[in-house]
Amino acid sequence: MITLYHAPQSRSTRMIWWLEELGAPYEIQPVSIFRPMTGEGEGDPANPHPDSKVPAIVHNGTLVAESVAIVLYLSDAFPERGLGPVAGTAARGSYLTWLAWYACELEPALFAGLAGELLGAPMKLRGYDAAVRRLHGALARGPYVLGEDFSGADLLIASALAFGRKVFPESAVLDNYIARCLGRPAAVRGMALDQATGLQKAA
Ligand SMILES: N[C@@H](CCC(=O)N[C@@H](CS)C(=O)NCC(=O)O)C(=O)O
Repeated sequence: MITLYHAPQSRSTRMIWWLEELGAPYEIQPVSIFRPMTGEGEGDPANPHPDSKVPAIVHNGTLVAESVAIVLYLSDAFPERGLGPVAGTAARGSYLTWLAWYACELEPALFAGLAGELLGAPMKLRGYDAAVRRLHGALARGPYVLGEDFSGADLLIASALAFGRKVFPESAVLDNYIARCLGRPAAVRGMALDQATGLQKAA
Protein backbone atom coordinates (compact mmCIF):
# COMPACT_ATOMS: atom_id res chain seq x y z
CA MET A 1 0.00 0.00 0.00
CA ILE A 2 1.19 3.48 -0.83
CA THR A 3 0.14 6.51 1.23
CA LEU A 4 0.24 9.84 -0.59
CA TYR A 5 0.48 12.94 1.61
CA HIS A 6 -1.51 15.43 -0.37
CA ALA A 7 -2.75 19.01 -0.35
CA PRO A 8 -5.30 19.98 -3.02
CA GLN A 9 -4.13 22.05 -6.01
CA SER A 10 -0.47 21.61 -5.34
CA ARG A 11 2.46 19.60 -6.61
CA SER A 12 0.89 16.52 -5.05
CA THR A 13 -2.14 16.74 -7.38
CA ARG A 14 -0.12 15.26 -10.22
CA MET A 15 0.97 12.43 -7.93
CA ILE A 16 -2.65 11.28 -7.77
CA TRP A 17 -2.48 11.27 -11.58
CA TRP A 18 0.77 9.25 -11.37
CA LEU A 19 -0.72 6.70 -8.97
CA GLU A 20 -3.74 6.37 -11.25
CA GLU A 21 -1.39 5.74 -14.21
CA LEU A 22 0.42 3.07 -12.24
CA GLY A 23 -2.74 1.33 -11.08
CA ALA A 24 -1.05 0.72 -7.74
CA PRO A 25 -3.04 0.37 -4.51
CA TYR A 26 -2.87 3.71 -2.70
CA GLU A 27 -4.62 5.92 -0.19
CA ILE A 28 -4.64 9.69 0.03
CA GLN A 29 -3.79 11.30 3.37
CA PRO A 30 -4.83 14.98 3.15
CA VAL A 31 -2.47 17.32 5.01
CA SER A 32 -2.35 21.08 5.40
CA ILE A 33 0.62 23.07 4.07
CA PHE A 34 1.84 26.64 4.20
CA ARG A 35 0.82 28.35 0.91
CA PRO A 36 3.53 30.92 0.10
CA MET A 37 1.44 32.61 -2.65
CA THR A 38 -1.28 33.61 -0.16
CA GLY A 39 0.59 33.33 3.13
CA GLU A 40 -2.15 31.02 4.41
CA GLY A 41 -2.00 27.58 5.98
CA GLU A 42 0.63 25.83 8.01
CA GLY A 43 2.59 22.62 8.04
CA ASP A 44 0.85 19.52 9.34
CA PRO A 45 2.40 17.38 12.10
CA ALA A 46 0.87 14.34 10.36
CA ASN A 47 3.04 14.98 7.27
CA PRO A 48 6.32 12.99 7.28
CA HIS A 49 7.92 15.22 4.60
CA PRO A 50 11.12 16.66 6.16
CA ASP A 51 10.05 20.22 5.21
CA SER A 52 6.29 19.72 5.78
CA LYS A 53 5.75 20.03 2.04
CA VAL A 54 3.87 17.88 -0.46
CA PRO A 55 4.19 15.53 -2.17
CA ALA A 56 5.54 12.74 -0.02
CA ILE A 57 4.74 9.05 -0.12
CA VAL A 58 5.26 6.15 2.23
CA HIS A 59 5.52 2.76 0.53
CA ASN A 60 6.05 -0.35 2.66
CA GLY A 61 7.51 1.85 5.39
CA THR A 62 9.83 3.77 3.04
CA LEU A 63 9.43 7.56 2.93
CA VAL A 64 10.07 9.24 -0.42
CA ALA A 65 9.84 13.02 -0.85
CA GLU A 66 10.53 15.29 -3.87
CA SER A 67 8.39 14.99 -7.00
CA VAL A 68 11.19 13.68 -9.21
CA ALA A 69 12.21 11.04 -6.66
CA ILE A 70 8.61 9.88 -6.25
CA VAL A 71 8.06 9.62 -10.00
CA LEU A 72 11.26 7.62 -10.48
CA TYR A 73 10.77 5.46 -7.37
CA LEU A 74 7.27 4.45 -8.47
CA SER A 75 8.06 3.79 -12.14
CA ASP A 76 10.88 1.53 -10.92
CA ALA A 77 8.61 -0.12 -8.31
CA PHE A 78 5.97 -0.97 -10.95
CA PRO A 79 8.06 -1.71 -14.08
CA GLU A 80 5.31 -3.81 -15.64
CA ARG A 81 3.32 -0.62 -16.24
CA GLY A 82 5.98 0.60 -18.70
CA LEU A 83 5.79 4.22 -17.52
CA GLY A 84 9.54 4.81 -17.26
CA PRO A 85 12.51 2.92 -18.71
CA VAL A 86 14.15 0.81 -16.00
CA ALA A 87 17.87 0.49 -15.22
CA GLY A 88 19.76 -1.46 -17.85
CA THR A 89 17.58 -0.41 -20.78
CA ALA A 90 18.77 1.82 -23.61
CA ALA A 91 16.26 4.56 -22.83
CA ARG A 92 17.15 4.79 -19.11
CA GLY A 93 19.75 7.50 -19.65
CA SER A 94 17.31 9.64 -21.56
CA TYR A 95 14.64 9.15 -18.86
CA LEU A 96 17.05 10.23 -16.10
CA THR A 97 18.19 13.16 -18.22
CA TRP A 98 14.64 14.46 -18.68
CA LEU A 99 13.76 13.97 -15.00
CA ALA A 100 16.85 15.92 -13.90
CA TRP A 101 16.26 18.51 -16.64
CA TYR A 102 12.76 19.06 -15.28
CA ALA A 103 14.03 19.86 -11.78
CA CYS A 104 17.25 21.67 -12.68
CA GLU A 105 16.28 23.56 -15.85
CA LEU A 106 12.53 23.75 -16.44
CA GLU A 107 11.36 24.54 -12.89
CA PRO A 108 13.93 27.37 -12.44
CA ALA A 109 12.95 28.80 -15.85
CA LEU A 110 9.27 28.59 -14.97
CA PHE A 111 9.62 30.27 -11.59
CA ALA A 112 11.99 32.94 -12.93
CA GLY A 113 9.29 33.73 -15.49
CA LEU A 114 6.50 33.77 -12.93
CA ALA A 115 8.54 36.09 -10.68
CA GLY A 116 9.21 38.45 -13.63
CA GLU A 117 12.95 37.89 -13.29
CA LEU A 118 13.84 37.09 -16.90
CA LEU A 119 14.28 40.61 -18.27
CA GLY A 120 17.53 42.13 -17.10
CA ALA A 121 18.91 38.77 -15.94
CA PRO A 122 20.89 37.39 -18.91
CA MET A 123 21.85 34.13 -17.19
CA LYS A 124 18.25 33.33 -16.30
CA LEU A 125 17.02 34.33 -19.76
CA ARG A 126 19.66 32.11 -21.35
CA GLY A 127 18.48 29.15 -19.24
CA TYR A 128 14.85 29.88 -20.10
CA ASP A 129 15.59 30.11 -23.85
CA ALA A 130 17.55 26.87 -23.72
CA ALA A 131 14.70 25.10 -21.91
CA VAL A 132 12.12 26.26 -24.45
CA ARG A 133 14.42 25.27 -27.34
CA ARG A 134 15.15 21.81 -25.92
CA LEU A 135 11.50 21.04 -25.34
CA HIS A 136 10.51 22.08 -28.86
CA GLY A 137 13.37 20.00 -30.24
CA ALA A 138 12.17 16.89 -28.39
CA LEU A 139 8.54 17.40 -29.35
CA ALA A 140 9.51 17.77 -33.02
CA ARG A 141 10.83 14.20 -32.82
CA GLY A 142 7.87 12.54 -31.08
CA PRO A 143 4.66 13.07 -29.13
CA TYR A 144 6.51 12.64 -25.80
CA VAL A 145 9.97 13.67 -24.66
CA LEU A 146 11.25 10.07 -24.88
CA GLY A 147 9.68 9.64 -28.32
CA GLU A 148 6.62 7.44 -28.82
CA ASP A 149 6.01 6.49 -25.18
CA PHE A 150 4.53 8.58 -22.35
CA SER A 151 6.63 8.47 -19.16
CA GLY A 152 6.93 10.08 -15.76
CA ALA A 153 9.06 12.80 -17.34
CA ASP A 154 6.03 13.94 -19.38
CA LEU A 155 3.85 13.96 -16.28
CA LEU A 156 6.21 16.40 -14.55
CA ILE A 157 6.93 18.54 -17.59
CA ALA A 158 3.35 18.81 -18.88
CA SER A 159 1.87 19.57 -15.46
CA ALA A 160 4.44 22.34 -14.90
CA LEU A 161 3.81 23.80 -18.37
CA ALA A 162 0.07 23.78 -17.74
CA PHE A 163 0.56 25.51 -14.37
CA GLY A 164 2.81 28.22 -15.81
CA ARG A 165 1.50 28.34 -19.38
CA LYS A 166 1.54 32.15 -19.57
CA VAL A 167 5.29 32.22 -18.97
CA PHE A 168 6.08 30.23 -22.10
CA PRO A 169 5.79 31.38 -25.72
CA GLU A 170 2.63 30.87 -27.75
CA SER A 171 3.09 27.49 -29.39
CA ALA A 172 0.72 24.92 -30.84
CA VAL A 173 3.41 22.30 -30.13
CA LEU A 174 3.33 23.07 -26.39
CA ASP A 175 -0.47 23.40 -26.29
CA ASN A 176 -0.96 20.06 -28.04
CA TYR A 177 1.58 18.38 -25.77
CA ILE A 178 -0.16 19.68 -22.63
CA ALA A 179 -3.56 18.58 -23.98
CA ARG A 180 -2.19 15.15 -24.95
CA CYS A 181 -0.78 14.53 -21.47
CA LEU A 182 -3.52 16.12 -19.36
CA GLY A 183 -6.20 14.44 -21.47
CA ARG A 184 -5.06 10.96 -20.46
CA PRO A 185 -7.81 9.11 -18.57
CA ALA A 186 -5.58 8.74 -15.49
CA ALA A 187 -4.94 12.50 -15.48
CA VAL A 188 -8.66 13.27 -15.70
CA ARG A 189 -9.34 10.87 -12.82
CA GLY A 190 -6.48 12.41 -10.84
CA MET A 191 -7.87 15.95 -11.21
CA ALA A 192 -11.34 14.77 -10.12
CA LEU A 193 -9.90 13.05 -7.06
CA ASP A 194 -7.92 16.19 -6.22
CA GLN A 195 -11.14 18.21 -6.26
CA ALA A 196 -12.89 15.63 -4.10
CA THR A 197 -10.05 15.81 -1.57
CA GLY A 198 -10.36 19.59 -1.52
CA LEU A 199 -14.07 19.34 -0.76
CA GLN A 200 -13.38 16.82 1.99
CA LYS A 201 -10.83 19.17 3.54
CA ALA A 202 -13.22 22.10 3.41
CA ALA A 203 -16.05 20.13 5.04
N1 LIG B 1 10.90 20.39 -4.81
C1 LIG B 1 9.68 19.96 -4.17
C2 LIG B 1 8.81 21.16 -3.93
C3 LIG B 1 7.61 20.82 -3.07
C4 LIG B 1 6.81 22.07 -2.74
O1 LIG B 1 7.31 23.21 -2.71
N2 LIG B 1 5.51 21.87 -2.47
C5 LIG B 1 4.67 22.96 -2.05
C6 LIG B 1 3.27 22.76 -2.61
S1 LIG B 1 3.20 22.96 -4.36
C7 LIG B 1 4.57 22.93 -0.54
O2 LIG B 1 4.29 21.89 0.03
N3 LIG B 1 4.79 24.08 0.10
C8 LIG B 1 4.72 24.18 1.52
C9 LIG B 1 5.77 25.11 2.09
O3 LIG B 1 6.41 25.83 1.32
O4 LIG B 1 5.92 25.10 3.31
C10 LIG B 1 8.97 18.93 -5.06
O5 LIG B 1 9.00 19.07 -6.28
O6 LIG B 1 8.41 17.96 -4.54
